Amino acid sequence: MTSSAIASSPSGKPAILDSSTPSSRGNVLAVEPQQIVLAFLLASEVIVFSFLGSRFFSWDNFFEVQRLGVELGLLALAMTPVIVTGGIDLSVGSLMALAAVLLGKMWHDGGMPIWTAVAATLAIATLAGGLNAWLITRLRMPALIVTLGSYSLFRGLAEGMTRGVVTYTKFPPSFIFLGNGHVGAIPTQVVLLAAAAVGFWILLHRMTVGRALSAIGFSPEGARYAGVPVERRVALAYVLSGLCAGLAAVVSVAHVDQAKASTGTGYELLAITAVVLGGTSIFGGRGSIVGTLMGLFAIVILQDGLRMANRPVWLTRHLGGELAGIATGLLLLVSIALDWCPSSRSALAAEAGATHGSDEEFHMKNSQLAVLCMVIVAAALIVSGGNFAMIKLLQQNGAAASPQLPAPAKQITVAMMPKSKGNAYFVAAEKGAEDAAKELGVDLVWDGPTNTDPAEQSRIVETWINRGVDVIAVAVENREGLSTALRKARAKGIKVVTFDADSEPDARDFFVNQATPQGIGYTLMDNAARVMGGKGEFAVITASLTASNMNEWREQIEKRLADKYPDIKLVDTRPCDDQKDKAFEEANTLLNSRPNRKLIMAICSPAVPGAAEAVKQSGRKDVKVIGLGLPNDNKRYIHEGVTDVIVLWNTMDLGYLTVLAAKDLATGQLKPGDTEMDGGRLGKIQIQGSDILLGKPFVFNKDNIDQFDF
Ligand code: RAM
Repeated sequence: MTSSAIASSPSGKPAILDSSTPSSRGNVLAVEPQQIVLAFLLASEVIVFSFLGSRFFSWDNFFEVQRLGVELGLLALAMTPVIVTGGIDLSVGSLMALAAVLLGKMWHDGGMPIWTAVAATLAIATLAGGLNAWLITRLRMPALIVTLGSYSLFRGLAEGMTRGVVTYTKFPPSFIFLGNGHVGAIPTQVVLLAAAAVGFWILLHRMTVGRALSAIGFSPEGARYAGVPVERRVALAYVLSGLCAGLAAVVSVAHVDQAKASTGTGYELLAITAVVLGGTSIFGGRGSIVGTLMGLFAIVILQDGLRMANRPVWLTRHLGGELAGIATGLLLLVSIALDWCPSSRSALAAEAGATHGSDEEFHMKNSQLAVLCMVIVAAALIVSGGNFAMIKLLQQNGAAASPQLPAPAKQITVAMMPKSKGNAYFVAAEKGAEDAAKELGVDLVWDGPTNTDPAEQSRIVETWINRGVDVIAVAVENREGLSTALRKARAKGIKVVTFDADSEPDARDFFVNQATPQGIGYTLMDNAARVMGGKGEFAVITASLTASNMNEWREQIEKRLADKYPDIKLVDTRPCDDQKDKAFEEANTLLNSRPNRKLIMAICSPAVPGAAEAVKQSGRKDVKVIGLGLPNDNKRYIHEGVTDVIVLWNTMDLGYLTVLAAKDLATGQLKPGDTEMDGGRLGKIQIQGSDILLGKPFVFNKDNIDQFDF
């Protein structure tokens, strides 16, 4: 801090601390170069996505974008003063997880009234922020190191308390209103975000505290010299950050009706991105709440717009979620480069009183800005214009090719979501779904979380509701949580089909069931008994203790066990999050903890090769694996004799049949009460109640497995 920056103002206070000085007033409306670029960028996003998605430019989506931004927005708002002081808070996403789990635990396990649990959660989150503050200000440890530590600590505690798999759900409706209700037309949580934005704006731009935070970021020693209570001000920023992370957790739980240790994963980086994108200097000393809000919406509109985009299909189908990440990363790099460039740094120096040479540098900055803005707008117009022209051309060609035919019926859009896009089981289902889409002329949108993430499933469904797709087809990760979003879709006239794993019955029209739970459970148990010679101990590895399909199968496994196999004992059931590496670890623990175990039964597909690898590496010949797995993942282990058999259905057919059912439902060909449907290449398909049955489970063994390729 230069001495001129802390010189006395007419009011007698050091200028930097006096909110009435022109300099500080200027800060309120100061438009940083990044914010001008950002304004153009936001406008361009709106232009492009209005062309790419027919329902993007609508009131419903306007509010939806805001709703989607609330959790991240609360974190970003609180992160702004932290970064202004030259600090960083990497722990906010993990603190969201800890707060969400604590809320669920206190309410569900502790029997606390929900609003008391909310108050206690906010208090604990504030204390957690206080812990960061204490370590940073009292022990004088670097914020990066402290919050990197609490990042692991908070997430670790959340995972420890839930063993990484318990999900709290079915929260009371009065609480759910906070995340799903409306005040007038405005989503409830948006009111909270607006209040927080006003609060932080006043704090940062209208109070002496705000000026003090900037002074600290610019030079802590200088600020101390100017009489700023540096430790107290820095502590305040981290405490508020903790409180906002708690609030974001509460809103998130109310939004998706579930509290889980994975809540808020990656949010800390997105929050930092929003802040830096908005023109707050990553080096401290300068920041703006308006800029943060602009940065926030640049990210959220990008995510929402890519999901709402109708065309090009390849973009939404294959790159929908990932492209948002890539584009956000590019935006961030550009904004940091702007922050780093000499003209921008000299602006900071000019603000601090060093006027020498600033004219020339501002001139340069203006010309750079003008070029950047023009490039952004030109790119937006080219993208949207190109898309518009392409659609027109396609329409004309279509009309020219079949002049005698009546106008084609509106193409049906089926939006289909796996539990996770990375799971080979769903990769195979997508292939089948694409076959059906081609055969039927259906527009298929395929999107979902990269790894299982129930909250992300809810968010995607909400975007699809706004996009106005005809049918939503989902493999449900968390039954209760997703049912809330699916009911909303039905209320808006969208047809809903579930496949692989069902929602609550009133949240969908039909469930495409791969096989009956009894068929799956009994086949698995009978094979286990055969491999074990009718006696001994075995363990089950499942995806999660809340996965509805696997819970039904487990019930049937246990029923068959109780009815038929008195000498066999199920000694353990372990969750693996539907991930191979976790299944590998669980299998290792099972092998070491109970040497008498004869068999591991893995009932989610990635767990079968995971468990087989653990058994193989252990060298144990007395333990065998069976489970629900894909032939291609397990051929090797079956031939090596580690895995005895696998049980499954044709997952490609499951995807195929789901799109068929979705289309028939949309056209009215499939109605409640039907007992069979035409399954295309699969022949006649039976319907029991609202369950469309794919068939019976199939047993793959060393003699037949090589005939299959999926
Ligand atoms: C998992 C999936 C799915 C289940 C299969 C067997 O990969 O989560 O729900 O049906 O395994």
